[in-house]
Amino acid sequence: MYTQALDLPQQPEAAGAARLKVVVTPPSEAQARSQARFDAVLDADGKIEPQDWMPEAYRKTLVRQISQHAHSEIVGMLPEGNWISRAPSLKRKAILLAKVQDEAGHGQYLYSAAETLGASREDLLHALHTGRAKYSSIFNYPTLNWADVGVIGWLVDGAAIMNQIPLCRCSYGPYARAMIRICKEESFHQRQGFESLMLLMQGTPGQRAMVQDAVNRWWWPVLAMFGPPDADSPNTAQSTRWGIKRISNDALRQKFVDATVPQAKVLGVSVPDPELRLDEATGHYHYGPIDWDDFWRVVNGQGPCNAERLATRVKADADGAWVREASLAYAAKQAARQGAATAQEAA
Ligand code: FAQ
Repeated sequence: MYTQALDLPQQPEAAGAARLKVVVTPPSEAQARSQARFDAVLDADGKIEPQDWMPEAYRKTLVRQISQHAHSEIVGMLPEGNWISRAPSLKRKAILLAKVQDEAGHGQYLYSAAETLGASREDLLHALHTGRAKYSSIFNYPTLNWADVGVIGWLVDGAAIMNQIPLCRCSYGPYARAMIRICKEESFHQRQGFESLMLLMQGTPGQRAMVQDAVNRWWWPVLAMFGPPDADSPNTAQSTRWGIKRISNDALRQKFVDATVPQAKVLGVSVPDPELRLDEATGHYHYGPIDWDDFWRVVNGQGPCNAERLATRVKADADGAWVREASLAYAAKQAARQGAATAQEAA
């Protein structure tokens, strides 16, 4: 699949096949100079811009990550979108509408950033709709009660911020700049989630139980959201060298646990991990093992809501086809009119 098109492993030699010598074409002088310039920008912690020369593998890695991120934003609208028509008050409905619209906006910025790398938005969406592209595992879990919406804000957006703040310093300019605005909005998302849970926790025993149930279901998938353990993360080393990734999956996960456990205490909910304890020596919380088999099942399409999420996206794309056609027809008409006017002026 296209997301795995990088770092292809060496093909194993067929039994008995003659050993073939690998012939590596030496880089031209111009290429070597471009590479040296690129390396110098990274070493100086500078920014690579769309017009700059960049290695093909750097470009592909960015398209992979930015498009997966964009897909996550628009698929991420669906679990909470389910609750817009069932929000318990006008205020909560207005907040939720604004949040879900923000996620659509994040998708737009990110697809635009991917386009600056020469990727076509249509191709990226096609890869999503045909199940070839990855998006965050977390959005394949169901939202069963109203507290799930608060918990998504608190925990999922909280995890997203933890992962995305370092991306504001990513070496690729358009991605870094998009992330600055996205992080500001994610911060509002996290706060509205926490505030909504605070209110529920001051309510009836039934409301408090609803919050605890939601925390119990989301805690572990949220920890897995940061990606596989560093030892099993094939992309980390190269992405770190390229200044795309600043903090590893495990380090971010730890930062998230350390920041979130005290918040759970303020809320009055327990974290569903019998092994959770503060390690006085390190100052970090120790947490129990994550079910990585479950994570990979979900990433590979077998999560509770994968099929439903994809079907909803495909339907939305088909239902919106007429809008895209109308916009293109309008743009063509405007361009033709503009062309005719320019020709008349010139005559
Ligand atoms: N789900 O070697 P690594 C949000 C894949 S936005 C699915 O560690 P990398 C906002 C990974 O792609 C949430 N797949 O890879 C919101 C790779 O596959 P590939 C999304 C995952 O790239 C809130 C393979 O595993 N955020 O929540 C996951 O160095 C509420 C090996 O992994 C971003 O996308 C996963 N959780 O690190 C919206 C942030 N984790 O491509 C609505 C930008 C890993 O080799 C409501 N992305 N994989 O086939 C990143 O920071 C990185 O791409 C990581 C993965 C950290 C996600």
